[in-house]
This record gives sequence, C-alpha cells and structure tokens, in this order.
Amino acid sequence: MNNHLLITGGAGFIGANFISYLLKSSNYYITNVDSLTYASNTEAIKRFEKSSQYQFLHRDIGNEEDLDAIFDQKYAAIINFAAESHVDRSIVDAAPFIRTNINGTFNLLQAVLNGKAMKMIQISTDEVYGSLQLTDPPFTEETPIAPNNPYSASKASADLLVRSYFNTHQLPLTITRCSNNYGPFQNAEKFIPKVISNALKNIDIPVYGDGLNIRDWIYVEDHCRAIKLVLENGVPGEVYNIGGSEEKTNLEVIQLILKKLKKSDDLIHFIEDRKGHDRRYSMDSGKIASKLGWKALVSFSEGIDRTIDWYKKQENDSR
Ligand code: NAD
Ligand code: TDX
Repeated sequence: MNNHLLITGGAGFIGANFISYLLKSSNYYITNVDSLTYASNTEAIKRFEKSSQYQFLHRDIGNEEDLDAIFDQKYAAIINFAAESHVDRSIVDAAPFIRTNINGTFNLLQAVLNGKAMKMIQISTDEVYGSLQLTDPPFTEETPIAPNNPYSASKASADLLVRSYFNTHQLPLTITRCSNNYGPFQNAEKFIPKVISNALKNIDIPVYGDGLNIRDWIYVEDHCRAIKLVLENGVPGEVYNIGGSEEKTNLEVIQLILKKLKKSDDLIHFIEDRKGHDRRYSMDSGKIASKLGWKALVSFSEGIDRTIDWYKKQENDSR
C-alpha cells in the first residue's frame, strides 16, 4: 500500500509540528518539500533527519521547473501547508502571496489531476470568512467567503480553485480551515511569539489599535491531530472548520502572558492599527466534532505554559 505523503511547507511552524506528530504516531513515509523562505526553521526539521521515514526536498511549489523533481513518484496524499502566511507582509507586498498561495496551489492541483497523488488536503484558514461583529455567531463551513486582506484573499482564492477542481474533475480534495495557532517553532513575527519573546527580554509589546481585536486560539498539536483525522477519514469535497474555542482579545492574551512571566503591564505599548484589521474570528468546530470525533484537548492556559517553557528553553540553549 502506498503510504507516502507529500507535505509542502514542512519547514514552517505548523508543517514541522505536523511532521513531528506523524513521525511519533504513524508509519507514513514523508517527503517534505519546502523552499526555505525567511519563515522556515531549519532547526525544526533537523531532528527528523535521523528518521528512515523522512526525506527533505529543497524545492518551490510556485516554480514550474521544480515540479518534475517533486512529482517523480506518486503520493498517497499531498498536504499543502506551504504558504506566505503573515498578514502584515501581504499589506506591504502581496506578490509572493499570489505566487505561492494561489499559483503554488494550482500547480499541486494540476499534479493531482495528472494522477501524481491519490488525494490532497488544502490547509486553509478562518481568515477566508472575513471578520465578525461581537454579537455574530461563529463561522461555520456555510459562512460565505469574504476575505479582507491580500493574505486571506490569496488563501480564499486557493480554496476556490480546490473547490473547482473537486466539482469539475471529481478529484479527492478536502479543505481544512483552522483558527489562530500557537506553540513551538512559530515565527517571531506572529503575535504570541512576539509577546513572549519581548516580555522575556523586557522589550515593549506593540499592540495594534485598541487591542480589543479577538482571535480564537488553538494549540498547534490540536490542529495537527485534526489534520490527521481529515487525512484518514475526511470526505472529499468537504470543508472542515477547526477552532480552539478560546476567544480572547489581544490585550487579554498579553495580560495572561505577562502575569505568567511575572512582568509588568507597563510593557504594553499601543501603536497604529493594522490596515483593514479584522475585528473578530471565531470558529464553530461542530462538524469535525460530530463527523470525525475531534475536539481541542489543550486549554489556552496550558498551551501558553507549554509555549512559554519552549521559548525559555530556546533562550537558554542559545546562550
Ligand atoms: P509558516 O509561514 O510558518 O510556514 C510556511 C512554510 O512554507 C515555510 O517553511 C516556507 O519556507 C514554506 N514555503 C513558502 N513558500 C513556499 C513555496 N513556494 N514552496 C515551498 N515551500 C514554501 O506558516 P504556518 O503558520 O506554519 O502556516 C502553515 C499553513 O497553515 C499556511 O497555509 C497557513 O495559511 C495555514 N494556517 C496558518 C494558521 C496560523 O495560525 N499560523 C492558521 C490557519 C491556517
Ligand atoms: O505585533 C503585533 N501586534 C498585534 O497587536 C502583531 C504581530 C499582531 N497583533 C495583533 C493582530 C491580530 O489581531 O494580534 C492578532 C494576531 O496577529 P497575527 O499573529 O499576525 O495573526 P493573524 O493576523 O490573526 O493571522 C494568523 O491567523 C490566521 C496567522 O498569521 C495566519 O497565517 C492564519 O491564517
């Protein structure tokens, strides 16, 4: 039986956590294709090199010339994590987002169409649904797509391509949409790593706008468990929302981390708001709970403790 997975973007935050999770909990053989952008973390993947279930290919899913090397064999599944993932960067320059998130996904879909993989899971985001008011119910899989920034528009475009290849060509394609992840190996440009590392160094923590924007936080390992369930039991053509059900304002997140680190709230520093800043994300995970038996297991407080411990260890090891 073919159990060879192609994982794209596996040197990034969630991809590397997913590979680690699979190597511990399954017998899949994994090819990790990553172009090693600024967001990748080679330390995160070094630990996989000793595994006989793993190989790394330094290739770019947006580059057509790399596709022959990536698809010189047939895969049981593609799991597409590869993306430009930071909203602030997409506001400054959207071009790499179009190239990787849209054209890269298109290249993978063409490979599935050409028989190079038996299925594909597209790793998407709650941001494709746009922004909620405080009193709105959470996003469901039926919520219309309404992205508000170039990053989320590029992810929504990819989702629409996946949808079209499912409907037009009847390919076995599934989409997962997850809320904000946090945990080990996340790039320091993202909110929670920035809060922890600035607080540990007693550097001001920049808060966009009034700090009352809300995100629905999920510990990365809970997301990885959900993706494995979708890989093994998901229904082609379906979308699965995945959320931690831990809605917090950005200020609440900062205050919790400062309290845990015994640091002063004086580090909080309000700055100009992000352009087009989405006010609130919230996910209804009822479908994946009822269809695939998934639920988040790590509370926000526990996940933050684990994440802080990981960052402290990194700081100690680098001394
Ligand atoms: P990340 O930025 O940490 O990692 C992305 C990885 O993709 C990097 O290793 C990078 O080198 C690689 N990559 C970028 N362009 C590539 C290309 N053209 N070819 C091959 N590799 C390329 O991102 P992340 O936070 O781990 O997110 C992974 C996926 O999950 C993304 O698709 C993102 O949209 C989605 N997602 C992220 C979150 C979150 O909170 N971080 C939430 C929901 C969904
Ligand atoms: O310095 C900061 N100050 C601040 O107030 C940063 C980096 C962020 N913020 C705010 C903006 C958001 O309201 O914190 C919140 C979280 O910001 P990000 O970490 O940039 O995440 P977000 O924009 O919500 O997008 C994330 O979740 C969905 C990921 O980066 C995406 O890849 C994912 O799809």
